[in-house]
Amino acid sequence: MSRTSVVTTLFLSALSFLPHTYAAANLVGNAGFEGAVAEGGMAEGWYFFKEAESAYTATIVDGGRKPGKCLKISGDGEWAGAACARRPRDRTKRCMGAGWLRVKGEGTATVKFDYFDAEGAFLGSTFSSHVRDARDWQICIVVSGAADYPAATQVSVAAVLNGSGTAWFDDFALIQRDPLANEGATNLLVNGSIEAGAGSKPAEFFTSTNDGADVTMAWSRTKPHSGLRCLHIKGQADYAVFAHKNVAFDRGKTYVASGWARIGGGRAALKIDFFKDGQWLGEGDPVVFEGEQWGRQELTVDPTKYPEANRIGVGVVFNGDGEAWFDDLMLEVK
Ligand SMILES: [Ca+2]
Repeated sequence: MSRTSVVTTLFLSALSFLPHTYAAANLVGNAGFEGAVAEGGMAEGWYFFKEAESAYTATIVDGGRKPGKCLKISGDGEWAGAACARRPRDRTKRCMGAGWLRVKGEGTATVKFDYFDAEGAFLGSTFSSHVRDARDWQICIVVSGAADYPAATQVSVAAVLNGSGTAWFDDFALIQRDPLANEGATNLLVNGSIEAGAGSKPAEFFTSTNDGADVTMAWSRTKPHSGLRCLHIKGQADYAVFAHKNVAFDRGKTYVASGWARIGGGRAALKIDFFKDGQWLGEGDPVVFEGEQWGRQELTVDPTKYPEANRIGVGVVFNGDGEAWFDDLMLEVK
């Protein structure tokens, strides 16, 4: 069995514990950089790009995530990267791109999607988390939502180095599979499905706790509500918060937040935070999750709570001793 097919099999078996069986082939060719190297030194099937005038190089080197080769991008400038061949975008399906990376120096490394229209024109990109100073290989995942570049008919996944340094990349995947789920066009939260991120951290979320809290808050692959991953809080805390980046708030509209959780001790709730420009004003009344099985809660945002608010954030909060899992957070205008 070739290394490429081993990688593909690992991705398929990673999906096989899901309640539904997805036929999900890896659409990236030469995904582990074990194939031929083209003239100029780039892996066959991959395209090297960089900021004009910058001093970056991209080479295929020994020292992959598993014994074998990987992609190395190194140099000084604003950005450089390498993209796989474009693939047709099936807009009825959830689209996930993944790669493994490590990085050193001042710069950050990430994985992105590039979008193209039917004529092949470049429309833009969406990014996963930007990873800095990672000595060990870690996975980096980007998800394409229904609202991202609706005119796109083709997509490619790319390795990116921003700024100065050296990054290594290996074992890419581009998978389109059912269902579209919470990357739906109406969800104002980017990565509400918790599928995108890097290492142990979901993208677009940040954490806060009381002083003295003894908790871990991380991405989890343990029985997610949807897809492959969810949020997990475990330990003891007066409060531990996983909050999504705040979004613009129009007081004339009705916003409904919702989410799923399962509880193994302690108390877990869904809440709204109110902001005026960059400043936190306070929080609304939370709604508490119940039960060891996945259960949904929702709350309607009260616009009279903080009349000067122009941004709101959705978060989940854990209090007490135990653990809780969260998934599929949504914020919609009704
Ligand atoms: Ca999920």
